[in-house]
Amino acid sequence: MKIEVVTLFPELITGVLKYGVLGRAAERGLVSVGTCDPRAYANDVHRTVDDRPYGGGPGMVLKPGPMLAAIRAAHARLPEGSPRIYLSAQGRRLDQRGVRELAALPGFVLVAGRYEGLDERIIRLGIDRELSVGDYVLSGGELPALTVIDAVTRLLPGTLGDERSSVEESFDQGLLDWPHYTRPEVFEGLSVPGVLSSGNHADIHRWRLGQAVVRTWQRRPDLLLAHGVDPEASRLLDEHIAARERGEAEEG
Ligand code: 4H3
Repeated sequence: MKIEVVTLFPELITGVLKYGVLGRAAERGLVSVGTCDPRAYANDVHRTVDDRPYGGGPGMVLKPGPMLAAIRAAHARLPEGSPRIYLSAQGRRLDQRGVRELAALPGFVLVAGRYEGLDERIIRLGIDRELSVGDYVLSGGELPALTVIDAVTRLLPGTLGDERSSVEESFDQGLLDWPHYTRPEVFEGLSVPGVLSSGNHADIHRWRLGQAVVRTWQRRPDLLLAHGVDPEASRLLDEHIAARERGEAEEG
């Protein structure tokens, strides 16, 4: 997977990529992340990349020339079929399905804006898709770009120590995660649920799936509607609802 990030602050990207799962994936050559600074393509002595907005108002807008040159240079380093993606609140909202689609590509360019954003002609001439990481506004596209890189990289084969860890995650089935526990068995009066120490893997799987589907139903019912529920999870949810109606349900 080859990724290029167009950014005025390349060190924001490279700094984060040294650590943890991302750092290891880069070291092992599973992903390569390059950066391209539009300032390198500015042609005046001040290396100007922004200018005042036509129509007036506060803030500055990124000029077409340097930004487009940087996007084209970054794109030229990537394999055929690598889209140019602009991170913005106007984009399609990213979800785990979108992450899987990106992980199947040979590569992509991520364009991080700053200030009031890009001159619209950069988007017309140099962007294939706009992508949003959520319905809120940030001061730059670098954190969304890193979010995309992190979510995609952990799906690449060989990235996670345990190959199952990304597939087995409940989110992959459209469910929120189940609760996790480690030692000690009792902490400040709170015990680890007994089933997790039972050694019965079928019971453990059922308990986790039940926790995941009940939590999703309680906290994010929209996910259940959008994704559907598999028959086993659906039965576990029905059992929980029936128990609740009998007054037997646990907290949560
Ligand atoms: C992405 C980018 C929110 C998101 C962003 C998101 C700064 C885009 C600048 C940058 C423009 C002005 N905010 N929700 N901000 O994914 O280039 O907004």
